[in-house]
Amino acid sequence: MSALNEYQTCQRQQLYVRTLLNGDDDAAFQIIHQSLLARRSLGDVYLNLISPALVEIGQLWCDGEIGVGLEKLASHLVLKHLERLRGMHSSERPRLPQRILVACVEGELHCIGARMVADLLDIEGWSVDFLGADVPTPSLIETIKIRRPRLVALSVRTPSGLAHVRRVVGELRTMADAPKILLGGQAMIRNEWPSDATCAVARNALEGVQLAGKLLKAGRPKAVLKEYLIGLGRGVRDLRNKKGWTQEQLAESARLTRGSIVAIEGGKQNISMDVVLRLANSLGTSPEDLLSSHNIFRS
Ligand code: B12
Repeated sequence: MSALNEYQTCQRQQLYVRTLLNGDDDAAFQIIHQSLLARRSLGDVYLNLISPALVEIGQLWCDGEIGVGLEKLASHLVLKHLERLRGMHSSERPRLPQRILVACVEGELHCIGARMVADLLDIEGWSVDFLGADVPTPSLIETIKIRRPRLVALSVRTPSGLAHVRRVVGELRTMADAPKILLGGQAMIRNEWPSDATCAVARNALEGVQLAGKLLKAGRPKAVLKEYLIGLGRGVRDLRNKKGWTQEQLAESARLTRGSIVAIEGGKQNISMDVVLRLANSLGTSPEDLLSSHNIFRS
């Protein structure tokens, strides 16, 4: 970065801190907007504008210059800005089927870093479940078992969260078809946590997105037609039963024959995308959900 750029970045940060502490939502968002207009990427804005501004606010709190109230006001406005940025950048393109679950461990109220990671992953096209701050360990494990993400990303800002992360990771490793694990947040960075092909520690949100891609690519099973047809059949049958429909009723709604429904539910018929869409529309779901890895890889 040139000296001029560095100076401008520093000025923007100062201004962002000031507008946040003044509770001036629109003026603060304008600073982010200007950075984007100056061709800064969203990741760059997260890492080099918003994050250092929050560190400075933490320092002001530490020095007794502001109280927790202003710290909360600033973090609330930042979360609002992230939401606006997510709306501006999220696209309608189809989601990648592998789900990623992002959460802060039990007791961890600092959720802005986790929100940034979740948003960057969402913008990359992953299917993301974001659970937010302070997720009690038993509920986290239960949710992972229900949602079956292929990757669990945990945020640990304060050292007291380390015991919780150890417990969650220990439990995940006992699961059949265990998800990959991505860890981040200052407490993780300072801790010498061993990384391997199933678990990695990211120093920042952008590195987290890269590592998520690597972890998921390595573990990605080869798509097999037979498995997809069986999975699709299960999904169709389950949703039909939930609706209380007979096979005839579904056939009528999707403009198919009852024989086709029997074959599809049995995983015996290779069907066109047109039929997938008709089934999804009739069953009130999306084609992505019908073909999701949850249906395909569940036991
Ligand atoms: C905002 C804030 C709060 C807010 C949080 C609001 C919210 N919704 O998040 C509130 C007011 C609730 C709060 C509360 C507290 N806070 Co506080 N807080 C902060 C502050 C100012 C900013 C934190 C922040 O959002 N940073 C910006 C984010 C983007 O950075 P980040 O978390 O590091 O995340 C980056 C990476 O680590 C990474 N990342 C993060 N998670 C993950 C996860 C994955 C999977 C990946 C891949 C990457 C990743 O991505 C991000 C971008 O690169 C910091 C100051 C600081 N120096 O950080 C203090 C700070 C963290 N708080 C601190 C303290 C002491 C507290 C309190 C105990 C007391 C208090 N101030 O009220 C409580 C208790 C909280 C608890 N039990 O968790 C201390 C922590 C000291 C320590 N031991 O670590 C700090 C450092 C302040 C200080 N200077 O002393 N806080």
